Amino acid sequence: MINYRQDLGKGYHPVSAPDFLPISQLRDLQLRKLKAIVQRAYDRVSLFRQRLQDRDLTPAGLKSLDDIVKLPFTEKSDLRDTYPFGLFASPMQEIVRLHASSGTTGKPIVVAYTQADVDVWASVMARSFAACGLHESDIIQNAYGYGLFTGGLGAHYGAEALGATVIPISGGNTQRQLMIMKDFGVTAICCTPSYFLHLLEQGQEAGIDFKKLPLRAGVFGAEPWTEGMRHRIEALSGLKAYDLYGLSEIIGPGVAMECQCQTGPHIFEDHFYPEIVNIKTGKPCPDGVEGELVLTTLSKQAMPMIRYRTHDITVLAPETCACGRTLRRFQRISRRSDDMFIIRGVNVYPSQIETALLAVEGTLPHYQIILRREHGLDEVEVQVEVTAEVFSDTVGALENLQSQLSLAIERTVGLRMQVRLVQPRTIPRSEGKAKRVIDQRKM
Ligand code: DLL
Repeated sequence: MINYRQDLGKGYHPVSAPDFLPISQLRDLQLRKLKAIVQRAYDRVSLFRQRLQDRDLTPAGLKSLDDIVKLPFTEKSDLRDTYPFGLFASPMQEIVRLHASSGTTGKPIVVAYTQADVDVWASVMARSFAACGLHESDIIQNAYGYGLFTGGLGAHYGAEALGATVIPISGGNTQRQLMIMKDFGVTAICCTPSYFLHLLEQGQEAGIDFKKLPLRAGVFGAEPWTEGMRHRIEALSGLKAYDLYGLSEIIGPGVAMECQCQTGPHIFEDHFYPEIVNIKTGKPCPDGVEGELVLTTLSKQAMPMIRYRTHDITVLAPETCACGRTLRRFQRISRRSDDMFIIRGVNVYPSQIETALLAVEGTLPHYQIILRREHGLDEVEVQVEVTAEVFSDTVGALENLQSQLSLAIERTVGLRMQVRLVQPRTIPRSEGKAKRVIDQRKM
């Protein structure tokens, strides 16, 4: 494996220097920044100050990084309850940008940035691109949505900070995306993995062979996807698919990013302090044990987030990465604690179904899970697209595939589900985050 620190020509970009800070320096820096940000939140955010006072805590009580567990969690509901600006720690004249995330119910949550925050964001996104081997000569097609969603502008500023050429095409308008990708010699694309699949599919129809294009990297994120999906994407397109993670509350994209080893995203720990906690008890889990990712922003001025519960489930890798980065890594986030649905007493995550489906040949990576209530009983139907050749096969062959899929799901999930094979292009395509589960029980 290449040691990127020594091999300056291959993969190591100067913007990545903080990724390789010696551990002791990194921990010192984190503690210093943690103390400062907790003090800032205490001085400027009344909800946080009140919570500390209720627990007889003061920022001065924070002596080591381990003391972070004494601090209260912040929840998404805190952002909703203080809508729109109640958690801001900077006056409006210092805030240069607002973003918002729509969520599923009611009012959006609003997040704020000072100029310094925007600069940090650009730098972590530049480091994200550099981590997967991109540099000044790359032409990056940014198909994340521009607007209140953080994906578009986050990736845009990062690509510019790297010195790459960015094409701010935003999401949608697939035919134009394909034309530009081909004509402009695009070398990297940013979008959700599900939208990239759509681009691939449309490209194939238009006779574009992605493998013949200069496209070599996909910076994919904003939604859960599995290792099986990565393999499908890479095999179909010839590019390397990298996992980019982030969330609006913490900064947007650029909280963590995979390096060229592709073994899970490295957290930009000089700006975001990670913990893994037990989903039910909130107690810390040691490295290597699965739980909920909790993040503390160490730099954010406009809206510090202390111990923010992401609801994203993962595990921190106990071993260091072959790339030499000292930043900790987590396993790709394939599920959220609130994604889970319970069917006949069994907890099911969409990603388990994705893993099972993609392990079987003849399926296409497009599926949807429909939940229904029939005669008081919950039923699941998994609709999965199959290739045109398979679909025109004999009834016997289709039935065989159907039961193979049903069995694969049963083995992974522990529950038999009805599988329905559908023709290519039946399931709606998304331009942003894919909607995998349609819950008709609530309708
Ligand atoms: O999705 C920010 C982003 C934009 C990340 C572009 C990556 C690329 P939100 O809309 O606030 O922000 O949604 C955040 O999306 O808590 C995860 O559940 C999910 N998510 C984001 N990235 C990944 C990923 C953006 N790589 C929520 N893998 C997060 C799995 C992801 N889930």
